[in-house]
Formats: sequence, C-alpha cells, structure tokens
Amino acid sequence: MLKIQPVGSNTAAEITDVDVKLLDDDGFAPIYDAWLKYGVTVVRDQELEIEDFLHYSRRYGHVAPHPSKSTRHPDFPEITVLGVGKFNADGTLNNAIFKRGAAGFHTDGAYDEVPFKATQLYALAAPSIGGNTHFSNMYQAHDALPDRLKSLLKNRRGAFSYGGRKASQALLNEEDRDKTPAFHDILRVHSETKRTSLYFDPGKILYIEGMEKEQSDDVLDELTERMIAPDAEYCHQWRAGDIVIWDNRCMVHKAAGDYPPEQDRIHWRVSIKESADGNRVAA
Ligand SMILES: O=C(O)CCC(=O)C(=O)O
Ligand SMILES: [Fe+2]
Repeated sequence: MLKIQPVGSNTAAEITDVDVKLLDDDGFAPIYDAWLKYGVTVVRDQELEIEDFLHYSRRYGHVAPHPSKSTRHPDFPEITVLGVGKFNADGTLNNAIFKRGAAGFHTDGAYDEVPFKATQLYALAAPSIGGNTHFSNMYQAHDALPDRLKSLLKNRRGAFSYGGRKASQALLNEEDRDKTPAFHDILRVHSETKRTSLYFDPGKILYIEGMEKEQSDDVLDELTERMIAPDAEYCHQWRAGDIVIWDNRCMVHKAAGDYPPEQDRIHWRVSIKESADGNRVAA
C-alpha cells in the first residue's frame, strides 16, 4: 500500500511501497497531489528502463528536450544524462559537468517563454558520500518578504536568460547562445495551487522590467539575500533507484557539487512543461 510521508520542513514528501511502472491514473492521483502540496517528491526503490521513466514523466506534463544538446542521451533527446563525461581527455575534471547545478539555488528553464513546470531525475548511480541536492520553498520565501518589497514587485516582471548576468553558457552549442530574454512575473501565482511564490533565480535574472538599473540591481541583491526562507529546506541524499521531481514554479534547488569525482553520480533527467491546461495529463 502506497505510503506518503512528509520529510524536511514541509518541502518534500517521500513515497514508498509503489512501483511507478504499474500505476494507473487513480494510483497516480495521490502522488501528483502530494507533489503539488509539498513541491518535491521522492519515490524510492524504482527499477526503470528509459521508456518507463519517460512514460511516468509524461504523467506530469509535456516532456521537452533540454537546450543543452551536448548532454542529451543519443537515442532519447528528451533525456539529459547528468554526471557522464566528467573528465576531459587530459584527465582534468570538466567542471561544467561535475559542478552542474551547483553554482547556487536556481529554478530550471526560466529563460524560456514557457518555463519548466518540473524537473525529474532518476538516479542510476549515487556516491557513497556527498552529492546531495538541496531544495527550498519559494511560497515561504514570498510569504516572508517585507510588505515594502511585495508592493514594489507587484505586477513586475523579471528578464531571464540562460547565462544571466554572468553570461555563462558553457553547456550550450554556439547556435543556442545569446537568445533574447524571457519575461516572467516575480510574484508568481501558481497555475494549479493558486498560491503566490517568489519566482527568482539570481543566476538567470538580468533585470527587473521598468526599473532603473541601480534600483533593479539593489532589488536583485536583496532578493538573493531573502530567497532562502527559514525552515523551508529539504536536502536529498541520493540512493540508486530514487526518482525525485520538483516543481520549478514554487521551489528552487541546487546540487551540492561536493562528492568524490572518482565515484559515479549518474542521473537521467527530464524537463517537463505545462500542458495546455497546466494540469496532469493521462499517460
Ligand atoms: O544534480 C543535481 O543535484 C541537480 C542538478 C540541477 O540543477 C538540475 O538537474 O536541474
Ligand atoms: Fe537545476
């Protein structure tokens, strides 16, 4: 019988006693509801082939290929493979791969006009120490903002690009670099829960629309300070066979980037966009 247990500070739920390959729509419904409620769900002990992972991922929405073409699975463009190709030909560490996602808390896909609804990872190999993924709840970050900032940011949009102010685009092919920014509400109403979160990513945001540069830079600094609310974090320690999915609309995450490089830490990853109605889709 499926078990759903909150873990962390109400920022994640762990799901056990289920085989996601066998789920029908009714069996999936409580998993999806827990995911909407907590923002991150962890399903332990799964044995999946790539087709199973894709099939299960499509229950959450439209699975879209990630713009980083060089790290796509050669036969399945919707799958990004994380943690493979860590070493350069001369034996040095390729930090674009090893430290992927470890530059700081972020939300995936904010550079797209239709940003990622969710990112889902399936662990093929986990290190014996380190290599955790950290999550933090952006509803709580919103709720903890001072009223001054809430009114300043009301109806304001941020301009987001892949490399943000640092313009770091190492994993993109030449033809995919320097796209025009995408604009999104910074105080964002979630299309399904209707709750408001802070939609912010210091590594992708360029400026706040309609503000003088100096004021915009000051607000971005202040939001960077405030985005991690007290008691809003979950830290996931990986085991092979884990599926973890997060809601990019209301959570930020980062890789710790700290495991022994000679050990394997390998995931399949999918990027999931909202389907027309924003809700779950039948697989
Ligand atoms: O490898 C991780 O822990 C997370 C990496 C990341 O940021 C991502 O896959 O979006
Ligand atoms: Fe990420």
